[in-house]
Amino acid sequence: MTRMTTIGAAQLGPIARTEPRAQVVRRMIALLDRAKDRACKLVVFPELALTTFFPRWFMTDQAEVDAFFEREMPSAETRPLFEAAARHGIGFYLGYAELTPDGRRFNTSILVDDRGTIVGKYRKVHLPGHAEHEPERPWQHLEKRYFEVGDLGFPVWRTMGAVMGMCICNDRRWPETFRVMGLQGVELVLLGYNTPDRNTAGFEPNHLRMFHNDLVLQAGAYQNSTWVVAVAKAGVEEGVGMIGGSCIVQPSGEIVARVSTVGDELVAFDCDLDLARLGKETIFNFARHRRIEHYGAITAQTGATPPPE
Ligand code: ING
Repeated sequence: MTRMTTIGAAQLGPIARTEPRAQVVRRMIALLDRAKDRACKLVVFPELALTTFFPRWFMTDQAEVDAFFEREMPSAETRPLFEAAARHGIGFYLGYAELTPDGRRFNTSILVDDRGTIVGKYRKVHLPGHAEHEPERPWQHLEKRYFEVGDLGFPVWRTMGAVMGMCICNDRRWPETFRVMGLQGVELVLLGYNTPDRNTAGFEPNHLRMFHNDLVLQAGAYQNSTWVVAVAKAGVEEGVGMIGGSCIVQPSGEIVARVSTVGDELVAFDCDLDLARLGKETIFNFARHRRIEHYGAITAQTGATPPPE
């Protein structure tokens, strides 16, 4: 008996700076309704899915920054999303900016089960970009300014019939992210992203944005024998182009479903969770093949130390 479950990648197009959360929630509920038609059991929304990607602007007024954060989840604006999902019997991943009661700020995602209960929370560990204003850039990438490094590690949860983990955007570029979850037996990694389609730190051919997106998702899936569902906030948002490419990757590393637009779009795939078993029991049977006595440098040092000239 295979463990089949249909999963939806619910990509969002641009969100304007002034777009009310209630309007974004209505867009997400429309995608949930389509997910219901496709018999989805789980839907993944993007990173920071409730607002525009505000780290693209340098702001000094904390109240202005905090307007992009959620103080409670669900809130009056987001409760309709939870209610619609529970009505459909669909679980979901939601990325948002979290402002905790004790004043800490994280780039956060939650895992909500098919009854509308929050069963897991993750806080982004790998914060890309910079903390100070860099006016020479065409736009900013101030995640190091607006968020603290996540303090929850890379947990996994056994829920809705699978072992699921979460990460966020830049996390996908670091193999440690997938491996820590792989070492907990993850079968399904959910993630959202906001990835500008140009590198503001220096010239890089644009096609590499999609190449690197696929490369890291496929590697993460294959090397840890897990499904990966990766969902973009896409399109030209406040003048900044963001890649789409939302997709579902199977444990073999093959992309099995992909969006065709850079707008609001749902793609769904019938995932056989047991496809993760072959890799875990053979090629990537960690217990049989890993040699941790040789891996010490990975957690003993942060930067690289090349040999002396
Ligand atoms: N965005 C981008 C990402 O990691 C980035 C930032 C793009 C870093 C390309 C390096 C290269 O996809 C977020 N939000 O992390």
